[in-house]
Amino acid sequence: MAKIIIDPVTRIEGHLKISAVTEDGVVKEARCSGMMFRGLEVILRGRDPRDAQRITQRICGVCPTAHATASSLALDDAFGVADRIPDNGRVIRNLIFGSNYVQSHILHFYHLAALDYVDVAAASDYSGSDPRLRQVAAFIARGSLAPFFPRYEGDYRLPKAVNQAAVSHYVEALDKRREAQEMLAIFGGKMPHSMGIFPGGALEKVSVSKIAEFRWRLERLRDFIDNIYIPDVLAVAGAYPDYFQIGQGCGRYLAYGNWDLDSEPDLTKRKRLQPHGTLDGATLSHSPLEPSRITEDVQHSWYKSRSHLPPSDGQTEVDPMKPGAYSFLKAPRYDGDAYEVGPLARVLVAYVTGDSTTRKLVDGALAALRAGVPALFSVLGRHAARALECKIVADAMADWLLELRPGEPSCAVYDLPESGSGMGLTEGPRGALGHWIAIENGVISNYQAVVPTTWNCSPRDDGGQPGACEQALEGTKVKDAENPFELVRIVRSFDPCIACAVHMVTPKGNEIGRFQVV
Ligand code: NFE
Ligand code: MG
Repeated sequence: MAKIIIDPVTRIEGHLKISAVTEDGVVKEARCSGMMFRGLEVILRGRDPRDAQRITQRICGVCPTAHATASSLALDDAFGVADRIPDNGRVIRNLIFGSNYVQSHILHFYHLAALDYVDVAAASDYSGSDPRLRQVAAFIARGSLAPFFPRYEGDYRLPKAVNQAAVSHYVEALDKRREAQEMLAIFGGKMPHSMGIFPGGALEKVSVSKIAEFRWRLERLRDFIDNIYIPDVLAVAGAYPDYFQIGQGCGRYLAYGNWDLDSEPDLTKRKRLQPHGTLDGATLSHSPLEPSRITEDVQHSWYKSRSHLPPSDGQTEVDPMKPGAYSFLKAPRYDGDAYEVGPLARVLVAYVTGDSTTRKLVDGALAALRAGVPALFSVLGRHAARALECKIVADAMADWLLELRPGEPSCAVYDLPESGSGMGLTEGPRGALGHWIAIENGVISNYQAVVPTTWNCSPRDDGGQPGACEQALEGTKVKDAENPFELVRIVRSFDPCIACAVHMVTPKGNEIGRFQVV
């Protein structure tokens, strides 16, 4: 028996610790620990409900738009305005959020995950004419090697020319992300923490010049996704085909659905580009989402509040010395089971429910890789799904843009209620995201968020069932315990954001200053 501890896992967002007990080099038991505590939800108590759109965005600088959307959907519901969102408002929400998705997926592949497969050292002796590679070679020559080194060594397989092209794309992707953020700001005002998505619709007016500004940037991004991002993911997949067999996980997938196409008030009936539901990977059987089946366990989390509560009644009381606990993440469960969320879950649910665009793209990618659907349940399946989804969303944005109507309203007018409750279900780039709000006496009485990485990187639940990422790590063969590249490749394929995942409530008179996590 040996123990591998990776703390923190770098090139993700937030502070994640991985512990893996191995026997003969195979992971027998894995634990994911969120090692950071935050206190976002409690700040909302007693406030004007409209503050939720602003404050919940501070859960994360990477996906604030996801939280703006989830909180606005919850507030639409609580304010009774969900069926009156003007088309302009609905479309602007999709465009702002879509810009964030595209940026986030490019960020994940190039700047967070690619260096697990792409050898940046291939650029060190570059003397050709690509200005980006010359920049990287000059950077390496200065001898200050972060963020590229240190790294786990021993498994860089791409030919030198492919490595060099990917390093050039790494630099180009920085520009593309900037352009995506600029695109977001056209209707969102700024990034991060945009003001554009708001209960009732969106706050920006539509104009022809804004549509043109958006379109120009979107076309450049679509070109990058089609001709650089997807081919690079396929190139990595071609060189590391064993990663179609590694990191499967719990084999159950959950999606809430995203991209509103109408203003049906019940989110489970609302028409959306990406459908909701659960999927059993073994049988490919799909079931529609029933939000009442969502609960959060805390037996192995540093909380002393009640376990197995639905989010609408969720509580969070911190207990950092709790015996048997090992994470600040709760353990969300659906029907008591662990589920994986994220691009793979969304793409699989769309695929099995017959979405023709998704089917065509997925079947095309699988044919190019000479792989079948089961190969998707893997490290490379997650990367491929993310890249294909990036294209699906970017292409849809080009159509949505043409639905905007200059001169027509973007936001409904409404009165604030004295009391009420609301649920906002959407999809962050990293997976299913829900916000639940209760309002009493005109102010927020309770607010709960259940976040994508809380699903994926959860600790064990009350029944001892590991979370999705823990299950993906267990059973993995580690070739070299000093360089456990298999494990970080699995973790990064989920694109974790622990900042989001540990958004939890701080109890009144909070104890953060006294925490000593051991
Ligand atoms: Ni902090 Fe987020 C997304 C949300 S993730 S990045 O996507 O919600 O756990
Ligand atoms: Mg929560």
